Amino acid sequence: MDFNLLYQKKLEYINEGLISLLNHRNSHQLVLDAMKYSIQAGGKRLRPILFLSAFELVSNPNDNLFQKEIDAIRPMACALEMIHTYSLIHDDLPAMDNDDYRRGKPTNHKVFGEAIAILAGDGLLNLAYEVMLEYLPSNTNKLTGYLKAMSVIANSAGISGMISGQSADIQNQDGDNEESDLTYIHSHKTEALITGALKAGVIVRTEDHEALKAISSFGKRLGLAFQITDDILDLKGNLNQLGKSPGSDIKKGKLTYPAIYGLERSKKMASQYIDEGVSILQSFGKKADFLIKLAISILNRNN
Ligand code: GRG
Repeated sequence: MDFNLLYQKKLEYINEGLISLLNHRNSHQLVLDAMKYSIQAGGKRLRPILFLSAFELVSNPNDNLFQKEIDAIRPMACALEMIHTYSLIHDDLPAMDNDDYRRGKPTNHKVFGEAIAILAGDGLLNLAYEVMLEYLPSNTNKLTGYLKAMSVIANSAGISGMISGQSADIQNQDGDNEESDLTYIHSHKTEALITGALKAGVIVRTEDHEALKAISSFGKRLGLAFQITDDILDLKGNLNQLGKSPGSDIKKGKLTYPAIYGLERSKKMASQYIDEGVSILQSFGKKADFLIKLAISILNRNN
């Protein structure tokens, strides 16, 4: 199947999962509406798709039970999207980036006010762990892998990963542009959850060290290339395509790749990371086709 069609199919599968997980919650309507607003505003669903694709890499898609296995881990894929969406809601708050648009719509706090936006983020972060725990595998052989995957996700989203990246980003605004700070910020803020999603997709199925090593190295490169293209889009993109206001990094004095290395060198770095990532995946043979195409598509993304 054509890559774009396959990506769209996976995205719709995640969206269905998210809608059903958010429905029928016994919650206060206002905070639930705010959570649904940001989840349903769009988004590429990159992290859940990476998670499922990494799982496919170490599975046998021709097995009769394969779809059932995918269905069993869909809540974990959706949990990754909930964590990511919470981080965007909080990142957009006046106390952080103070942004007006996200995913082509007014940001959560613009619609619901700051207090409810904070709670909507908290609600999504908590719901991520609720749904993962609600769908624990009943087969005890699968339990260890599932819990290890949860641990990888918690680690990459928490103070060993994304939260520390955000903290460093805030500390560095309008500061001296140090290359080492840039590396720290982006490897934690963006790359950690991307690599976490990929690693979780592998470890939920197998503890194979080689596979885990390969997917981690791939994730590192994909995550950094993704961040470089994000920085470039912030310079060159427009609100319609991006779904958020461009130019905000410069306004806020943020450390970005183009600010440190210049545009051309940044583009080269992104493409080198993707080349390296693609060659790491070759060891998985044909099963890596989708992830390889996804990695290459990152270089040409416009949102
Ligand atoms: C608030 C703890 C906390 C963390 C926030 C995610 C994040 C950390 C900040 C967002 C700011 C930003 C532009 C980060 C760079 C890369 C990034 C994560 C972009 C947004 O992710 P996409 O492009 O968004 O996958 P969609 O909307 O497609 O899901």
